[in-house]
Amino acid sequence: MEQNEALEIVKKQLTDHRFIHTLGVVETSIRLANKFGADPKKAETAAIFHDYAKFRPKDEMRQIVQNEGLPQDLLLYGSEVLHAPVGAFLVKKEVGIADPEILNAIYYHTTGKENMTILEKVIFLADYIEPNRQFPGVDAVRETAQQDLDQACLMAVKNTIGFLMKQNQKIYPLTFETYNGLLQEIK
Ligand code: DGI
Ligand code: FE
Ligand code: FE
Ligand code: FE
Repeated sequence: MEQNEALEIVKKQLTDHRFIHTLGVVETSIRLANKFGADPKKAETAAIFHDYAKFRPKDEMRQIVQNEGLPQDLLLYGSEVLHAPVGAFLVKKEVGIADPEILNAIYYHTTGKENMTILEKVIFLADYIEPNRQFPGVDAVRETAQQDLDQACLMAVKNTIGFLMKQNQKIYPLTFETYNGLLQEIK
């Protein structure tokens, strides 16, 4: 699929703001893929579709989790954790993308996981540091991303855990596993 065709498909699923974010993730993930050794073409496709399900009704996302064999514990956490695994399912079903490396990068883009592939780390990090993002601490993560993919992912997940704790939001176990796994990989 051509980039233009893919972008047209995803634009229909997103708000203008989220589409601009997606373009930032595309640009950033291609750059990170080239730098750290992931396939830039796969990074591009995963980035284009990473937030495909972001605006699906929550009921539809819960139904998909229940009926399509996704982990049932997804239903016990904030609804934000749904759009990544549900997105991977819908991108396969509705768009026809079948590459498991791309689908996994979409699946894990919000929480991460233990022992992520380089492509998964690239999408996880690009989602956090793309140029339109303005979280507290994001500039330090951008700096670190110029040298060290694992350290930058660790900073991103630490910031996310801190943010969720301040808001009294539940933290999905994979998010903690990302943190623990990166510490293990780094030492
Ligand atoms: O979809 P984006 O906004 O581009 O970014 P994202 O897919 O990383 O989603 C970010 C949102 O997900 C943000 O509101 C924090 C939330 N989130 C990330 N990890 C967890 C989480 N929410 C809960 N409840 N638990 C998590 O572990
Ligand atoms: Fe997302
Ligand atoms: Fe993220
Ligand atoms: Fe995103």
